[in-house]
Amino acid sequence: MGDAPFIPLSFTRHTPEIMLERAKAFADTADRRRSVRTFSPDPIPAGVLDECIRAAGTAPSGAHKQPWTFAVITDPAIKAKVRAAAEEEEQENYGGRMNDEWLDDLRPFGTNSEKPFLEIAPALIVVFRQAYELKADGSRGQNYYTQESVGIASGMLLAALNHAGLATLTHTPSPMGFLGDVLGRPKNEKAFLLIPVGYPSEGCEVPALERKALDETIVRYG
Ligand code: IYR
Repeated sequence: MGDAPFIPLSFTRHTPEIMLERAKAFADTADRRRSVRTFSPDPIPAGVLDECIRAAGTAPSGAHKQPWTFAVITDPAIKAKVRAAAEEEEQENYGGRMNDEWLDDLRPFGTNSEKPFLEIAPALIVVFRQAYELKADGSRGQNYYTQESVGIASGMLLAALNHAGLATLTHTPSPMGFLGDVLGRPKNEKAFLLIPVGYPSEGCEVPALERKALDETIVRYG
């Protein structure tokens, strides 16, 4: 065993019936999640985002370094700055940085360089990845598997927000360096995802997409 103090694990073992019921209920809730690009400006009830971020922060991470920071933006002036900077990058992306195959692949989603949702959604969560630890004296400590750790935390955040009854978009207006600048984040924090959060707009429509069948997703050995 390691040299951290160990404590008894708190773990509930369910019956097989309850396990299947819980697994199905979670999958059904997850299956109702859709990326939304038109939001209502209605505010999010107090405390909900904090609880969802608390869930995200339970993700496993390399050497338990918890290499993430979640910036929650509700200030309209900051949202406007984020939108302006994101649209500048996206104009470059749609105007030539993305090749023809990429633009073709995006056509079903009807996206373009205009991102009004960045101002309309009541909150933006920016997930930052701490590529290394910046100590109080300015020295660096190592973090490990930060892409994996922050990817897992982000997935858990999206699941928690969906479970709480909120809609999200997983947005990557690349390169996302402007987010650290606008938000004044330290150099060790790299923007990983920009997640507008809120309720869908009245009459919100989403593309009629199919999910892969389970048989296309699983290869079974045994
Ligand atoms: N970042 C751009 C383009 C974009 C790229 C992919 I891959 C998407 O799945 C969706 C959009 C944008 O947000 O418009």
